[in-house]
Amino acid sequence: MTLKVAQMSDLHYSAGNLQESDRCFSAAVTAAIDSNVDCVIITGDSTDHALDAHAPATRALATQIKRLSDHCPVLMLQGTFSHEPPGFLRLLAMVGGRYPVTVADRIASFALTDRFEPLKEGMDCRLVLHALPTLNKADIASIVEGRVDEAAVHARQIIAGVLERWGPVNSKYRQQGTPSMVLSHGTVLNSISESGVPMAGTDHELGLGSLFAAMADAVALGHIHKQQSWSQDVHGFTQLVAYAGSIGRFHHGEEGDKYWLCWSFADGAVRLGLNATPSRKNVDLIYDGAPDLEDLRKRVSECEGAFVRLRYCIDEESRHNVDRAAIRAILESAADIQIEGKTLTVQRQRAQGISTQPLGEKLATWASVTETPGVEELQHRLELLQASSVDDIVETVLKSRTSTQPTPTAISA
Ligand SMILES: [Mn+2]
Repeated sequence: MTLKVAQMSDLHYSAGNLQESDRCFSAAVTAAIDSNVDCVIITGDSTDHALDAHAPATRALATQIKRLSDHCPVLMLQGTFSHEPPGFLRLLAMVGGRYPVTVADRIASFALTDRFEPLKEGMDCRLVLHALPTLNKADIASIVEGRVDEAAVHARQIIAGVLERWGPVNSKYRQQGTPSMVLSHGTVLNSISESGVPMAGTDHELGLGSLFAAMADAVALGHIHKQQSWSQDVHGFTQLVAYAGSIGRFHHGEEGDKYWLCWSFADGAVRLGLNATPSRKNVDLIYDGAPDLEDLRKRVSECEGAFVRLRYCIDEESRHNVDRAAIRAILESAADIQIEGKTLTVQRQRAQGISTQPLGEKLATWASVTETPGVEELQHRLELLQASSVDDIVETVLKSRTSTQPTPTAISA
């Protein structure tokens, strides 16, 4: 029989995200219930920051958790502390419905029965889960008696050690036909962020090698907002590691669709199903110079209902040419318009007023700013270019070469 586990992650409920979080999460909750999943795991960052108990976002989140827990057991993993303050999940767990909401805020192992229970030796269950929530680096520093700045290194060692110890447990359950999962919230080295940036660096706590070493069928991750996955077949079965990605699109520049994941376990094999959420549409418009209103009018249908970010880069003197009100009027069917203008003030301050001068004076201003010598000769040549045709200039120069007049010397800038 197939066991289905829904994974949702990085919900980031807050006043500002409420529409996006709730549209996407409630759609995912409905779809997961319709798919008749056996349990749900939420891999961290259910909130964007500390929320008041009476905030509309707290109520909206609690409402959806209640819907899920009326359908099946729910396990919530502690996310990043700055997003999801310690203790918040314990409060949220109180909304549990027909099934309990279990919180994983410590390193711990669970067994799925008709609920998530602490795993005990020899326990019979449908699925084994090991939770590796966000670790408090101050705790780690105190354990290892090291300094806080060494905690990142120790965290990586501790995590690798913990994952390795889960290996024999998972292998034993695998022999009995029981699948296993690891849940974590953190950064996998060289994973890709939602804006397409590889997460390189030494302070990332998770390595694919140590995740696979846990010998679990599946590793369900939260923290990185872009959905991505990896697989390995070296132990005679397929192991999958995946980030669900954030439930919605919370920032401009986020690429690709947003999903909730459906993990299926049957006959010793794992499969991963991606289910897109109704995340908002983003459109990025970039203009080099003043925004082109004609072009904007052509793109109105593309921007309808979308979150539009319009960026332009303009000289200080032309700044008044940007009509923000006109832009907003043209894009009135967009869900939101964010106008980001960059004014090139640095160059202008160094050559203030240059655009209002005649060309010869501009040249002099430029020469003085850039400390270019021989400006009078350059101005003379500029006058020649402005007054005469190229042929006439060449003729004059050639004539002067044959005469006794000294020729203009080359200017070395
Ligand atoms: Mn997050």
